[in-house]
Amino acid sequence: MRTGAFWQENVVYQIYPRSFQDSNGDGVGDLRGIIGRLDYLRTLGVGIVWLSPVYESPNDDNGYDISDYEAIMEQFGTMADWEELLAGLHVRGIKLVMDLVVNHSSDEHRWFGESRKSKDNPYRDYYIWRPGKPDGREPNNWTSFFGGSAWQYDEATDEFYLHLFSKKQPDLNWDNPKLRREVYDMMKFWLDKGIDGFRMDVINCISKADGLPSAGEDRYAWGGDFFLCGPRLEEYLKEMNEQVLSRYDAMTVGEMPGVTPEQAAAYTDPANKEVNMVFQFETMDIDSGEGGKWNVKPWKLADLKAVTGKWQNGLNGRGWNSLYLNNHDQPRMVSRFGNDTVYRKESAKLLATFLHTQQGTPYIYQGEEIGMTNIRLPKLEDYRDIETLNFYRDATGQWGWTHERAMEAIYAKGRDNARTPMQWDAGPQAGFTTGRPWLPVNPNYPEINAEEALRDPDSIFHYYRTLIALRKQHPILIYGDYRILLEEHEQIYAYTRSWQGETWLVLLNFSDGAASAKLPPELPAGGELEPIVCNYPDSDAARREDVRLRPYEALVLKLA
Ligand code: TEU
Repeated sequence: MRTGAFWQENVVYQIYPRSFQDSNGDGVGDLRGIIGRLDYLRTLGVGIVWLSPVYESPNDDNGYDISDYEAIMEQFGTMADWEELLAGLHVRGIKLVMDLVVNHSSDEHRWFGESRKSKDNPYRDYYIWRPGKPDGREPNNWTSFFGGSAWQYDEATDEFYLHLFSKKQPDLNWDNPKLRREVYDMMKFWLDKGIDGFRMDVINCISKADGLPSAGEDRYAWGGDFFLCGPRLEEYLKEMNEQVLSRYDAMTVGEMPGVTPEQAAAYTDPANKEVNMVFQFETMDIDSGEGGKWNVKPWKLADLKAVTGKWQNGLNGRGWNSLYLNNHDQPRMVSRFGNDTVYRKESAKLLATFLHTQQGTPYIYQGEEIGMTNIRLPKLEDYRDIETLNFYRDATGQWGWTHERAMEAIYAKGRDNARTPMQWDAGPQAGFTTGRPWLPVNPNYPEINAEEALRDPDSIFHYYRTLIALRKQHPILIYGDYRILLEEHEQIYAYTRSWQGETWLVLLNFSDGAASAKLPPELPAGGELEPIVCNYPDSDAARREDVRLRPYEALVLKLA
């Protein structure tokens, strides 16, 4: 649905502050480090920055466990630094979207400190407490996203509290209007400071099914049916919109594990006044076998075409898509969906072309624009991510996996793949820090770094600049209808975008071999195919009778 809003007509750049740029040599990225890199973002051409959490946190989950929603974590800097960052972005015409993490807080938040004191404490019902079963078992059999039970026993009041993530991330009780009021007041605190919106962390988990029923009879089981897109989710989103967001020119993107296109069409329909767009996970699941992401399976182009088509067609004219293959929770896309060896540059540009020629808002995750890759850290002890460490414990423990099998899964899907420090130059620690980085820098930084990318006119970085500029110049890329071609082709992903009588053709060879095809007859007849952009220096313009693409060749053509 075209609204002409800034969040439709700009590209978003996600900064994971811990790994972006350190300014004081403590090995952890910080706000002043980001301030020093604002011209890099302006050069890239992005219009919005999504800043992952910078609030006070014990960092059990790297800031997604917040102990004070209205204070800046000391290691990241001060509120004055944050104000300077906001001003620095705005003066460059870049908007700032903050992370809203309100499905849960940290267990070190003062609310939780009060809540756990007694059953009649005024803050008790800010969280979800239940007595255990008579046999001492947890109130239900749900597992956490991070493994193990989703319940933690607290001796002081002889009850369990719910935590869908780590036990240091107790779930907030959204059924409590007082809690909701606290959240809305906090949102206004940041909006009144001048931010331009929120990315809403697992926002579709905030409404749990009445009675918190167990999932089947097993001792532990995934309870997603009882807390993903729950019964009062839309009620709460509408209330949040009415109470807060509708009073500001603010963008919202809701992270929604398990959301379907049908649900997302409703949540992002402007008439429903809920959220502007969502992050869906179906694309992220095409290389997950039975039992979830750690059971890695080779992904198929047919599945990518099917999922992308579901979302492009499912939201067209109704809602709005977020377009991403990378973020701080996902492995690096050039390693996962491209080719991070022989064809790293070509495949990184191909994936960028795929993301920036669909209908929706493209999201660039820090380092994606220079083709940063996954990493194989030498030892398990080198890993930091709680999800990874819990997985290794469960896999090599109760699941009986070998160390090698567990490590291969971590190399493929671990979140630390995305969290190695941003590679700025070929100097010590890739210019990220003068100290010891909190997570090792990828050893390929001498070849893969921003300084080299800025210097090389044929770099992935400059290709992203071209794509971002193209979207600004041509609304067909933002709003045009998507229509797949050559659906059965096993190497080529082809689709058209049509808008106000114009048609563009996107041809993507997702393979490391040459690929050819005949353009289907349903293409508009006549006229030449005018090359718009290609990831090879010499775009060998396709001819109607046959298309020949080089390995990982991306070609966008205008049907004149
Ligand atoms: O992620 C929610 C979420 O679904 C993740 O658990 C993700 O699916 C998984 O890690 C993929 O491997 C959000 C944040 O993006 C994540 O960083 C936090 O750990 C999580 O919520 C809890 O706040």
